[in-house]
Amino acid sequence: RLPRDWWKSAVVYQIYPRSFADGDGDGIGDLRGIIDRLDHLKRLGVDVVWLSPVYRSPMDDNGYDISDYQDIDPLFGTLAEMDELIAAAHARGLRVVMDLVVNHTSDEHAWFEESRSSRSSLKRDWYVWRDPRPGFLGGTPGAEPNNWGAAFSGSAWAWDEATGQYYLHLFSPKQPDLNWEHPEVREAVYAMMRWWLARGVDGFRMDVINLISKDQAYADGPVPDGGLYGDNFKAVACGPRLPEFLKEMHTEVFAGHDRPFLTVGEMPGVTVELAQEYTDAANAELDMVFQFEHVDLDSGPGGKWDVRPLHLTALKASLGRWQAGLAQRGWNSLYWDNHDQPRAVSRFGNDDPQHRVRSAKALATVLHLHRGTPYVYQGEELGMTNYPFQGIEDFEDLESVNHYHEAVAHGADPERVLAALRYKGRDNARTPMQWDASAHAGFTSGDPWIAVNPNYVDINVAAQVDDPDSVLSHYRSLIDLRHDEPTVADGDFTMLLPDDERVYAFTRAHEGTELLVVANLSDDDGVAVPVDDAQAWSEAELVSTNGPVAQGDSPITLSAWEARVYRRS
Ligand code: TEU
Repeated sequence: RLPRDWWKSAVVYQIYPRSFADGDGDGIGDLRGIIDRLDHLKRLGVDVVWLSPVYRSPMDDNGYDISDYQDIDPLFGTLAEMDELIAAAHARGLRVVMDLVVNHTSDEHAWFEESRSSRSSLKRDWYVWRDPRPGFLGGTPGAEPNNWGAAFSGSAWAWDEATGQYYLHLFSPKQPDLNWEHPEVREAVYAMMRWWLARGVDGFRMDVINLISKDQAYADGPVPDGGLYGDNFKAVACGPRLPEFLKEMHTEVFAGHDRPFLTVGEMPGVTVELAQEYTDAANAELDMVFQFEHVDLDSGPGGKWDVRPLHLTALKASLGRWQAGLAQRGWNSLYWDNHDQPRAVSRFGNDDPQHRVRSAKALATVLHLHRGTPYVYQGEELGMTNYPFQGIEDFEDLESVNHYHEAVAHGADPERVLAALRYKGRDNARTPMQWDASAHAGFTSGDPWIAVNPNYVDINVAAQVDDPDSVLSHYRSLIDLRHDEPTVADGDFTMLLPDDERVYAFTRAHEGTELLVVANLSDDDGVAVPVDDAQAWSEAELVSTNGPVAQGDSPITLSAWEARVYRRS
């Protein structure tokens, strides 16, 4: 029987179903495509598959707007195929984690349709309805209940003419926020979760779960310099009842089962102190959270699109603080990218052909040797890169498209807006998975819904699967290392050389075994790694390398984007 914290030695693979593999030739990835490709995951050696949403949805936000939690969208397949997928995954020893999007539903969900049908609807309070600001005529500028902006541009309030009130949507107007203060909402969500667990699902990745307990005052937020709307972050993130709701969910859904589950809460803006509470096993809330600090380091005060250079020292300080903060209580999840972030190698590495392979491998080494559960986002294991977007017409994502129009309408330079979108736009992560060098990268026999990255001819699974020096093979060996070497899963973490601008170095220690991880995250060759005890370390066993190594070189010297893991006991 697996221990309760089995996920400490596990690796999770994230699938964005729309872009993974298309089984029926309509140009959109689907469940059949995933079933057909499960052996890729088996070969890679991951333990868990997390599926981004496949529920019935109008697809305003590619499935993060759900209109029926207990059905599969016809674009992706059927419930019978979902059962088949779960069985096929389990047959290969893979667990299946679904995305749980319960901060909001689609505006086309039956709950919302009933809620908006009249002010006296029995489900009226399942969502957040408010009157216009006193003295204002509803639906006119400034009449919104408060000044909050939505994540996908515009106000966070949408006017409902028929019932004369506004509803809250922290994301798009097609994603109305559920009112978690209402016990019936919580019970309905828990019942739905139990239904999926009974179908064989092994856990949930919980979308923006730290936004479900809002400050009930719904007061105006501070407007940042040059901003259009008030910031709602303090009023909605990590709110007062969040621990209570998470504990209740745990009791109502997961407690008392004899099966090994995994729960991970997506929590933009969470602090390490709060993450400690949410992930402390003694609190019975969540197994781990996704924090955002390291993916916000290249943002300025103007937010996500205010792009700033990324400094390695800041990255190490941030990830190092999370390692230290969750050392005794709680647990980290580890990720470089996902479906909302640019490609890891294009952001933290160097996607120039000269450095791409080595930098992708070095980044993987660093991440997978941290203490925590690593997440691999589809294509990351190939070193897939950002897409060469040109104009705004190349973008599909509502976040990018809305932001462009809003910013340009308010006087921003279109070229500058586009430069930020090219670097950070979510579509970078959403171009199709690159399977082979055939048409459309083997993703579909039809017309892909979004363009395939032209570099698929060189960067694809078929080209890497039998190449021992490929990015893919390197991921495979790092995943094996986590399974085989207890120090990777359980060891203490100590950051070294915090002020070094080029080298990421740390040790892991567990029951008399020590690992030293050194990585040169720069384009420079001949970079010395001035760790204590370099002579002894350079003679230790090398358990992972990225590049040819002259054993016993002291001081340890690394070429561009070279990474090594030494082991001694
Ligand atoms: O993302 C929430 C989130 O905080 C951001 O990553 C957000 O998507 C955006 O990039 C802010 O700039 C989750 C999902 O991962 C995302 O795909 C959804 O669009 C969003 O929630 C709404 O469900």
